[in-house]
Amino acid sequence: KEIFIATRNKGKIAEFKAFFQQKGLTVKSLLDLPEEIDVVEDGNTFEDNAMKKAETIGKRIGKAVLADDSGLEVDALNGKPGIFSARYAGEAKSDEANNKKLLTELSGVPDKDRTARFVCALAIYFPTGKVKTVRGTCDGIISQTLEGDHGFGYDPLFYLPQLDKMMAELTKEEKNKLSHRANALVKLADYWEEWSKENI
Ligand code: ITT
Repeated sequence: KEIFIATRNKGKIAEFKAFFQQKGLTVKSLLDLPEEIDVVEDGNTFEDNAMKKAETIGKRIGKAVLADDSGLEVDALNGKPGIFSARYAGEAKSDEANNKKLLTELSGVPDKDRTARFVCALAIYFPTGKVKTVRGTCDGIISQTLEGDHGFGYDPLFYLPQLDKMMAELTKEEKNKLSHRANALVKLADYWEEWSKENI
């Protein structure tokens, strides 16, 4: 059995693969399609954008589809970069440039004021037209320096006080126990059975 995820983000794909492998599901993504399908991500919330991705791709391929819209909300920046996390430093979408910009924006801000959270909205689209969204979050603190080489995106700057580790120091398996994405996936538990029935 297969699960199709409407993403081109290799970091997300690796985490979804680790999660669904345990359920015996094979993960396919936009990287496995021969054609490029454009999704206009012009929503105002993570949920809106996740739904747009799931619906656009689901209608095109005629299958149940899962989509992830996620990002980082930094309190000292009034919730920025938020839904613009992927292109914080510009359309080129480089993790390095985004991390550098975040450090610059937060320069001079003391540790106690560097609180932040990762947010993940997941949308499931079923060919019946039904769409369901859920949200997972994960709290942390933006560090002053980059550390760790696992994960992707802002993980090398995201400090987890309860573990005394950076998100980028965790293995996929460790991250999948506590991340915003993991917390959202757990909330979709009721839907995997329905998914399996539709994708025999
Ligand atoms: P798709 O739309 O193809 O899924 P994308 O990278 O454009 O890929 P988003 O619009 O949802 O996806 O942006 C997510 C960005 O938020 C991502 O590029 C990272 O910068 C950040 N992000 C999300 N989840 C993260 C995580 O687990 N660790 C670190 N950064 C994360």
